[in-house]
Parts: sequence; C-alpha cells; structure tokens
Amino acid sequence: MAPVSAYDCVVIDDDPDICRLISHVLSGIGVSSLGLHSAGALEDALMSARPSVVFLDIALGRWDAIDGIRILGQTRFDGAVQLISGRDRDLVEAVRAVGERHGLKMLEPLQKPFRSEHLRRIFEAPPIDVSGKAPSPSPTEEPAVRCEGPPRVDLGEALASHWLDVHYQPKIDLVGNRIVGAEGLARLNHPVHGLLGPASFLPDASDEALQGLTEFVILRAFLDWEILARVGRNIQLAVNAPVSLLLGRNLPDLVRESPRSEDWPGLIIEVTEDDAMKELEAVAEAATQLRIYDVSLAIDDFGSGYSSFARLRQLPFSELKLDRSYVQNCATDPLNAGICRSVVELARASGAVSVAEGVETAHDWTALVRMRCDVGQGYYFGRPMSVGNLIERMDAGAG
Ligand code: G
Ligand code: MN
Repeated sequence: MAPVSAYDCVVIDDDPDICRLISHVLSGIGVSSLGLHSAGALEDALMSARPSVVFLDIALGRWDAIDGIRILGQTRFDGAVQLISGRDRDLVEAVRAVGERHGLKMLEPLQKPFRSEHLRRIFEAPPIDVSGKAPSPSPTEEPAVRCEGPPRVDLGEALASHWLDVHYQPKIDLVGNRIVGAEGLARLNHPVHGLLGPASFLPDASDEALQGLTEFVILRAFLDWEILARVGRNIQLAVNAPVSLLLGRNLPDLVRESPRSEDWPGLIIEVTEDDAMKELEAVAEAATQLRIYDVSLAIDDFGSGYSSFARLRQLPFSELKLDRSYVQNCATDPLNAGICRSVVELARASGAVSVAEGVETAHDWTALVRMRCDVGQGYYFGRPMSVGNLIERMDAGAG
C-alpha cells in the first residue's frame, strides 16, 4: 500500500462504491478521507492517517465491525466511530454497544441507503472537530436543573421515634382474581415530610438500623396477620429482608417467640436474587432452618441478577418473584414475554409459585394469565396500603 499522509477520516467498507461515495461527499465539504476495504489494514492506517472519524461497515467480507472495534479499542483510538450498515437496527445497536464497552466514542449509526446530507450532518454537528479531538463539554454545559431526590432520614432516629409503619401491597391470584396474600413494605411517617418510601431511609442505613427495621417489620407482620385473621382474612404475608439478617442467628428466635395460632399460614421472607446468590450455601441452610417454622423464602427481583438456573437448584424457595423490568410490557415486548414465560416455567418445575411484580396494565395482566403465571402484584391491582385499607379492599369484593 502506498504510504498515506494525514487524513481526516478512514472509511472501511468492502463495497468500493460506498467507499467512493463517502469520499466524494466528504471531499465536497473539505474533509479528506482514506478508503479501506477491510479492517485488516486499519492498524497501519491509524498510525499514518491519524483520522478523527472512522467509518465502519458491519460486515466486511472476512472481517467485520467487531474486528475493527477491537483494533480501535486496543490502539486507544480517541476519535469518533461511525457505523454504517444496511443490517437490522438491533444488530447495529448491539455492535454500537460493543464499541462503547471498548471505550470508543460511537456516533449514531447510519443506515444504508443514506443520503449525502446525512454525511454532511455528521460534520456539522458540534462534537466532531476534524482538526482535532472531540471537544470535552465545558463546565457551563452541566445540566442546569438537578433532580432533587427524596428527603433523607436517619433510620436509627426513625426507629427510635416510632415513625415507621408497614403498608401492604395485595398479591392477586391471576386466575381467580382475588387477593391471596400481601407484601409488607416499610414506610416512614415523617412529622415534616409526610409518608416516605425506602429511598429516604435505606441508602444511608447502618447494618444495625437495617436489622432493627427488618425485625420491626416482621413483628408487625405477625400482629397485622392477627388483625386480618380475626376478620376472616387469613392471608399469607411477606416481608423483605437483607441476607445478613437471614445469616444472623436472631431470626429463628424471633419467629419462634412470635404469637401465632394453629391456622397461621406461615410467613414469606423475600431476599433479592443477587443478595441470595452471594452466599448461597449459608442462605440455603438458613432457609432450611426457617422452613421448620413455616417461614419460606421468596427470590425477589428475579431476573435482575446473574444467577444461573443451576445455582438456584441449591436454594429452597417457595416463590419466584419476576423482576418488574421484565413484567412491564410483557404483552408487547417479545424479549420480556420470553423471559416471563421461562421464569414461570422454572417456578413450576421447582414446585414454587410464580409472582409477577410491577403489573401496571390490563394488557400485561392478560398476557401473564396466558403464560400461566400464578400471582400478580402491582399498581394495576393496588398500591401499598394500610392493613385497614387492605381489609376494606377485600370486603369491597376485590379479593
Ligand atoms: O423489590 P421489591 O419488590 O421489594 O419492591 C417493592 C417496591 O416496588 C415498593 O416500594 C412498591 O411501592 C414498588 N412497586 C410496587 N408495585 C409497583 C408497580 O406496579 N410499578 C412500580 N413502578 N413500582 C411498584
Ligand atoms: Mn419485595
């Protein structure tokens, strides 16, 4: 190959017509370019041409854009990468994501066939400066409006001040359409800020305060179950717990000493998938011990972690709670639908109950019924509410 001097762009496409078209349009706007027919010559070209933009086709005969991205990543290319392709958008976006993982600055991909204005626009847009690097944003470009988060409250203070409360979100039998259980969720009644959710008191909580909170919620769930049972609503309640509490030695004592009668249906303790898988054996042992007292384990936010099905086998659990990110739009999104279906099957094969969290629409509800998911939970059926309101809901015939 003839030695090359500095070029503004390198265009890699195995279709010589595309290379020529791009070069022609670019030269019309004063941008010089070097055309290559495969990513193989890229490394040499990067050394000599020092481009600020590399145009990369997805498939390049025996090479492809991933090969190109790897070379660009290894040489720490700090210009911009412009994918050009006639392939489907999903694939192009996946390749773009690979580029980003390699630390490359990936521009919005260009779909073939494209018009010359599209190319011009790339150089008219502010981030690319063909004479140098992409400019870093100036401090004045910081977003002017910052989102104010929820107020932060010290959990220890909240416990000591008796500001904590437990609200219950109904769990609905998806076929019978009636309330079969409820998840207890900690809430904080703040004298100034009003009713607050966990985002206000969990992130900064000490381990000790977190332990105190969980014990408070469990004791409250025993008391609230009694209230429900007394009015003929003997439903099974669930509470959330960090794995650290499960691994401590207090839980069996707490359960043993709690007041309960013959018809107590047991308690479900929800631990997140991620949390449970970190200490699988110890969690499995604790769960087995709790089963002696009719306390069973639910795997919360299932699907959001990275556990393999093989590891899940080692854990005794009574419920799989599908993470709401998969439940939402499961009626229309084929990927979400597939994941929901697999988790429902997995629960069934394990003899566990499948619970869909975050059901917000009738559409998703119908889709879940078709998938034979057992139980649903979410704003569509009801927001978390006081035990009194839960009883009213059930009396009103919603369960
Ligand atoms: O991770 P876990 O399942 O414990 O989270 C329960 C939280 O999810 C509660 O704080 C509750 O308010 C919230 N939640 C419950 N149902 C819905 C829903 O339908 N949509 C959304 N976005 N959040 C929900
Ligand atoms: Mn939960």
